[in-house]
Amino acid sequence: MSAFISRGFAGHRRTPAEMASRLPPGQYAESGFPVLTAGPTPDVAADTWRFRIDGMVAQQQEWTWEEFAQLPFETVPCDIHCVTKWSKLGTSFGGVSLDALLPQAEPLADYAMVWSYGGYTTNLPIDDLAGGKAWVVTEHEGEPLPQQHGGPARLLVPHLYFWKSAKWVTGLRVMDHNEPGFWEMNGYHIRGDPWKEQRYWND
Ligand SMILES: Nc1nc2c(c(=O)[nH]1)N[C@H]1C(S)=C(S)[C@@H](COP(=O)(O)O)O[C@H]1N2
Ligand SMILES: [Mo]
Repeated sequence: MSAFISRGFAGHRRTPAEMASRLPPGQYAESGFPVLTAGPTPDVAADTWRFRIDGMVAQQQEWTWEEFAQLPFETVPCDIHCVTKWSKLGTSFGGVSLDALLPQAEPLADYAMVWSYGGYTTNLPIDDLAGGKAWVVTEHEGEPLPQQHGGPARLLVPHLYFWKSAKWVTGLRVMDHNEPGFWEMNGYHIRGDPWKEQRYWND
């Protein structure tokens, strides 16, 4: 086996070309993990944390931390892209897929408003939450999710700009229309696909 192949096989080292191909337009690779929070950081204890799915659903659902811990846990290797232009390549989170949560509630409409402790909101079509694209995560790189990054639990939607990944997440309301959340009311794009550079209202 050549050195080139064995290095690729090890899977840990990536060539500059591979990394560059994973950077959406206008982004740069950041090796740290910046903290971006509008307003104060909520203090949410795991034993009072709840996650609820309500609105236009057949069965409203709510999970406690203990109940959540019984659900199938996945490790999610991913790249994340902030609209302020940093991307973090090759990181990972751990948590529960929305595919394990949404079917229990049986959504009856196509949009969702996600909300957080502290009042932050962000909107997504159900299509961007289902199908192995979104998780409620409680770990980052194998450790409990730090509070400043949304611990005890945050949404993770790595295929959209990172403002959609609501920190301190506590619920999701299913709605029959697409309504802007916090940043979407303040100039950010309604969907936020980094590969289409959907940063602001007119993009
Ligand atoms: N509840 C809440 N979630 C939030 C935010 C916030 O201010 N409050 N900021 C968003 C934005 S703009 C970004 S870029 C990411 C930043 O996550 P980080 O601080 O873990 O890097 O969280 C998103 N989720
Ligand atoms: Mo952001």
